[in-house]
Amino acid sequence: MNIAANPMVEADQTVYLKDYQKPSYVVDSIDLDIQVFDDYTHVNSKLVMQRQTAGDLVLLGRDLELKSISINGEVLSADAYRLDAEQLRISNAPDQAVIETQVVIHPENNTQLEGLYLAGKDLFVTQNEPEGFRKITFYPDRPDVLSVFTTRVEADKKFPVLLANGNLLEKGEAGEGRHYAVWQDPTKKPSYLFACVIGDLAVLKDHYVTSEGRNVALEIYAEEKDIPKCHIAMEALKHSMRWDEEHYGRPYDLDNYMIVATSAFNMGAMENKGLNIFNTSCVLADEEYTTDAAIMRVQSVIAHEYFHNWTGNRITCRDWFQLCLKEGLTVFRDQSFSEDLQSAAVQRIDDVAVLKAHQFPEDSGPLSHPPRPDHFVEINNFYTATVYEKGAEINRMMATLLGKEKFRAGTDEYFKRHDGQAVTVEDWVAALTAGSGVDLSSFLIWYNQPGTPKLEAKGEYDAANQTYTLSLKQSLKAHPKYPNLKAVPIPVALALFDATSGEQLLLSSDALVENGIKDGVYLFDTDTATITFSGVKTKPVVSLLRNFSAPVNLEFNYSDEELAFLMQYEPNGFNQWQASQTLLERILLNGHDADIYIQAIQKTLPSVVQRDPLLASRLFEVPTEGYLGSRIDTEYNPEKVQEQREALLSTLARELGAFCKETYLTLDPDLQKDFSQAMGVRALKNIMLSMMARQGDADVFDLAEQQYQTTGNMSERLGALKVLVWNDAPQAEAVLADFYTKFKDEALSMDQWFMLQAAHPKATAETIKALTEHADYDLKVPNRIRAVTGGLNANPVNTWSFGVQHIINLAKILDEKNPIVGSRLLQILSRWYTLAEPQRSTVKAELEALKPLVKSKNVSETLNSMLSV
Ligand code: B3K
Ligand code: ZN
Repeated sequence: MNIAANPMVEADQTVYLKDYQKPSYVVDSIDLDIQVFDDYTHVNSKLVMQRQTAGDLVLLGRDLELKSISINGEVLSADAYRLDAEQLRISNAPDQAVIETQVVIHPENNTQLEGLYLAGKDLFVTQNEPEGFRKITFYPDRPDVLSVFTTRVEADKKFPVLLANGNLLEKGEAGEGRHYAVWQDPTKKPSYLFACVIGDLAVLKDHYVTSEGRNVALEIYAEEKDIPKCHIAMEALKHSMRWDEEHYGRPYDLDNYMIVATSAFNMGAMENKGLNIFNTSCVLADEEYTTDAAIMRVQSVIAHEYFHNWTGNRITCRDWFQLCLKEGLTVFRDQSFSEDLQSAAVQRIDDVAVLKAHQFPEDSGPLSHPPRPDHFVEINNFYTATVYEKGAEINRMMATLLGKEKFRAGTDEYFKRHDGQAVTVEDWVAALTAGSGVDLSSFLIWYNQPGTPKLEAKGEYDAANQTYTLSLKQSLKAHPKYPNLKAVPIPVALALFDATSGEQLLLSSDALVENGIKDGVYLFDTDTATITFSGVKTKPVVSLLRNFSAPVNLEFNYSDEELAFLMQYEPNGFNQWQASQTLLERILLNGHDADIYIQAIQKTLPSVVQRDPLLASRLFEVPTEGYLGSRIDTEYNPEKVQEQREALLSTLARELGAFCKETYLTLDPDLQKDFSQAMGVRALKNIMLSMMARQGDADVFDLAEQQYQTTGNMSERLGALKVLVWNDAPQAEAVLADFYTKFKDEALSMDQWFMLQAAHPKATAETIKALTEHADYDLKVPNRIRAVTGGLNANPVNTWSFGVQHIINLAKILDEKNPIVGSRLLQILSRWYTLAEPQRSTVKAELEALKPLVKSKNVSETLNSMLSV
């Protein structure tokens, strides 16, 4: 049956937060026996269950061939239970029930990469969050059922590595060329954190001694040739372990911590207890093969998964509506960790750029939902920027408001109260409140309603009375499903500057106290408010929302000159960048003159290049076409945005040409004192090189070729390759071929090769076709699919023309093969309704035509929401 075509069926599949009920049985322990064969896998399980409330005993299971089931030693006949495609239900089961089942599954045919699956010739891995475990065995597969797992894994000896969570209890021969290992995880955990790995992998070993003196064996498993690329991840892991002890008082709790790398993975990584499974893209890091950005990402994802050990694993979610409890908090923690690794301002800039480019558009369109949604059809569709990134911002706001010490007191209280439990967002906010002594309950509003608040601010200077008055107003766009939108608490970090000297004004503490400003932060939690600063001798420049203190759309009546002033004088690097972005947006979308910006960047850039080259690279970045498009809600014309942006870039190249060349020729990444500085220099040099190419610099292709040939660093190599290929330089074909020859066995480098060509400004439908027909394109490897769609989507003119068909085709194929990825890719088209006609109707018709073909809940829920505008 086609669920998308039948709204009643879909309505039946909707799960509501308000319907949450405790499970009728708990599981004290589970013994699993997983025997892998080439063509099938046997899974035997024994669950020791106890009733806790009235109701049937329900075990969830999907795509399982049930061979036998017994309760307390008695085999059940088929009429003793009800079995459908999703669950096995036993009425009148005893209060103490030992359930034993035997099932057969087929990981070798599992293309969905969920449950247990073959992830390459010599590797079986699991992915169980959120609901994959039910594809391994019958189980109450929900996060509030916590149990002790003992796992026996058995396979042919061609798979020497047999891993599961916890401690290795025994291993040995199983006859007929097979062997086994038994693992036990002493900590109770939900089934989504179960993992096992069966394969032929090499290992990098190290160890770490915790603050409590526990000696933890650390192991990263990967293909033999990739082991040298695991050192950065290993260092990041040790660093994360220390960081969590120092910043949150959280030591690690098992004697081993294992990470396994695989290229067949739907997302970045997974925090399974003591046995993380990682996409190779988030664990392999090496300057020769992966970019600086990828190296930073590896460090942050390693930290993210490690931090989940406390925020997610030791304290987990009661139900999947609470996903942002663990994700929002863990993202906030990994962002804070990364701020210690590089220029903190740049980390904040990059995090906010992601928020604004992905979460803000998501929240203003048909896929908008609260960070804690109150209903879903397919939970996999809710691993979104809103849950992760907006969730992180809510935690950041509370942390900003509390300050370091009180926030720590709040998190200590959370760990003390809830260790070993499955809890809710309310529990988290209540613990923070109790620990800090500050009532944070109004922040629950942020979790419960959708949309990006608009913060309108007006500043007025009264010269006669020497006062400066700031009026604030907040509002939210009406949402059909959430009629009672309330004002949210918005921490507004602010500062006033002397417009002549650029110095920050020191305001009297009385004035600050009167206005309720503490540590430079005003908590704005009503619909409107007014703040008056007295003793302000000349008209000041105000900097608002410093360091992006709240995830809101700020509208302030800045003049272009004031923005230029902030670019130059605001000591907060984030706000310098924000000022330049706002000014650029005005030039690109509202037709403002570029001169003020050019003068400001000429004044600002030279000193920043010396002090913080990474920040300089961000300050010199022009918003992407995709981001600009997301700022347009009606009559969006991608060609027009592209033309405007191209024109501005040409002007900048012309006006700043000499500076660009000089900077390119004088900066040397090898002379920098640390990775962050060197990364900044490389980023800047690449920008300068592309500016020189735009200006038609006669030497540029030679310089690019030289950079390409002489470097051993992937960021430098790709920067040069991009300039040559995107400008159709005479050397373009040769360097592309050379890159292929050098890196054809390095999947992550080859992803970059695919992406760079898909993002060619003059790429056509034929370019994409050729790439997807290339021998190295593989629909079974999500990274490769994403490399091409990601490159394509870097150019919205292409996305919205021939790209639409490419993406819809992929959604069609993946709907069956890998619906999680299919649904995610389709979301690229979610802003179709903003397009100008006739494009809008064309894309809509193509999406409508997909509707009757879709089978998975994942793709149909996304498509239905997309079409509901
Ligand atoms: N918790 C996993 C995400 C699982 C996604 C399932 N579709 C990774 C993370 O956020 O750390
Ligand atoms: Zn996470």
